Amino acid sequence: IGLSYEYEHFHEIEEKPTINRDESLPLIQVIDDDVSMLILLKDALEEQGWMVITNTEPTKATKNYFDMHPDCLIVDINLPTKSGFELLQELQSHNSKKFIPTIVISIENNRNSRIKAYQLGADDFIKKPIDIEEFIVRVNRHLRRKQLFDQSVLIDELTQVYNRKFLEDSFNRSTNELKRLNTYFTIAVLDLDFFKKVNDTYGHIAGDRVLASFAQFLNDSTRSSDTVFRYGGEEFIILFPRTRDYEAKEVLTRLIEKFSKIEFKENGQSFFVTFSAGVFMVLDGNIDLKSAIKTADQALYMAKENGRARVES
Ligand code: GH3
Ligand code: MG
Ligand code: MG
Ligand code: MG
Repeated sequence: IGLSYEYEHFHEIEEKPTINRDESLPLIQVIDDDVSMLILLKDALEEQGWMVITNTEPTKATKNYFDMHPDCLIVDINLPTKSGFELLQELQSHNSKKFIPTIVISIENNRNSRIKAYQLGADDFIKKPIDIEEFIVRVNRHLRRKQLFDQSVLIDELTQVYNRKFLEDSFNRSTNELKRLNTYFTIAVLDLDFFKKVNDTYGHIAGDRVLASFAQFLNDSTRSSDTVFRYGGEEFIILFPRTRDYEAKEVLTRLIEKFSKIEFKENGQSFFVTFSAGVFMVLDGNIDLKSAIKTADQALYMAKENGRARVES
């Protein structure tokens, strides 16, 4: 009776795999043809506050995997219609650029299965019967690594601000918001003045240090809703949400003033660095990042022409 109840109960889960995803919670996908095992793991994982999707069947599992982008995949190797190994291979081959920690669970705890699982991209191998406490701890470690990975691919290593990849995402989110809410934002392009000279005079390492300080300075001196990105070598971009161009210009004028007073020291010599900026207010949600940057870049060019250490729109 218990089992048939579980089966009925389980069908509800299986029929509605498209749960409302809360992006702040990790999503874990569990694939196992053993329904009582699925329920056991689902309950244990949900108890941690994580979201769980479950599948008994490989085709549906594959679809859910690509639709939902789970943060961790748990897959049983012994599945009825397709071997878990085949499934693993299929999921990995379509997903070579993404990192989704994959845990294989199996009653076959022999050397060959383990080697094969790891060769096919598994990150962990847990034998059945499963020790739930150990299982949760291991899943937790995988989720942590995934979180660090996801963050690191969006952050520039030298300056520790967001990189160009994240700029794409942020810009698209901003224009989408603009279309929905009839609002506006300002994009600013910043470029250090005579930076070649800094490198030539004090060396590339000193130049790198200036870049890192500059990025941190920008991060620390803007509002938390403003986002700083390293766009290229010594060029940075700031997105100012719900900010008009003249407001962004005021902010940047203050920043230029403040930054110009920061003293850098290298081998007993001290020097100062300035930057210039161009801003462009985005009012049309259909503009793409490239065109927005191009317009802001033209303003930056004016700022350079007009003597540097200034901002233009
Ligand atoms: P301008 O005022 O016209 O911007 O003059 P500039 O010398 O800054 O000219 P430009 O912006 O064209 O040159 C950027 C220089 O920044 C070129 C390159 O040597 C240096 N640079 C780019 N990326 C890095 C980096 O990661 N580290 C260091 N140290 N230097 C970099
Ligand atoms: Mg099985
Ligand atoms: Mg430049
Ligand atoms: Mg420059």
